[in-house]
Amino acid sequence: MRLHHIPGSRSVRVLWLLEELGLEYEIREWSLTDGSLRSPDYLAMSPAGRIPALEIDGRSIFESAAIVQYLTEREGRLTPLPGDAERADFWEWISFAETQANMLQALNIHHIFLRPESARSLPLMKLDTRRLAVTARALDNHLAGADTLLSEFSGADCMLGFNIDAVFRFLPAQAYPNFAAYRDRMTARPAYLRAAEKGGRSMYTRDFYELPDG
Ligand SMILES: N[C@@H](CCC(=O)N[C@@H](CS)C(=O)NCC(=O)O)C(=O)O
Repeated sequence: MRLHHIPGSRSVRVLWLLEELGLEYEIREWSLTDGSLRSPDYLAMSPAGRIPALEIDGRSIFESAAIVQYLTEREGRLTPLPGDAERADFWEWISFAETQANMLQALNIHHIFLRPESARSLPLMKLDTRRLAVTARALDNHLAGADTLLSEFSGADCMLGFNIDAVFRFLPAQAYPNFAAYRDRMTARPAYLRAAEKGGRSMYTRDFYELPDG
């Protein structure tokens, strides 16, 4: 099994899940900026040229949500199986994680990658911060009195693995106490810590990124 990975990217979802499942795998690391994700070799594994892809069972799978669903069903663990009342909730939260990740990606581009800084759009940064806040409020409400997204830890929590490192770089953690406590619980899990150790450094150099006009 080989995971195609970039530190701090959505592949951390799969890396964390592989550790939770105790599977053997190797990592191949790529770069966001050297053009290699558009090479024919990589596009053959992930046709949109996106990270992650997972080589497994004689094929490659792209899209982190598909990988999480495939792996958890293959192992018969960390997922509600057919007939389980929480199966729709599992799919909902997996997709919700990606909805939230799209705003985080937009904010990462504006705050970190886009140069020169004059190329940034303050209205778009504000819009995505407001849209991100709606998703953080939804998670904060959902996690009131709950330790995990479903009734027990599952692959849906791993889908938030990219988000929980990013979200409080752009929103104040104290405004979302249930979600922040969840982030602290998840990032203390031994499998998360092993994944963080193997997965390399996060791209963030600051704890918090203010909007340019404060
Ligand atoms: N929906 C996809 C999104 C994957 C994605 O956008 N990955 C980013 C890294 S977090 C990427 O590969 N970006 C490279 C690019 O856009 O060229 C998934 O969940 O796998």
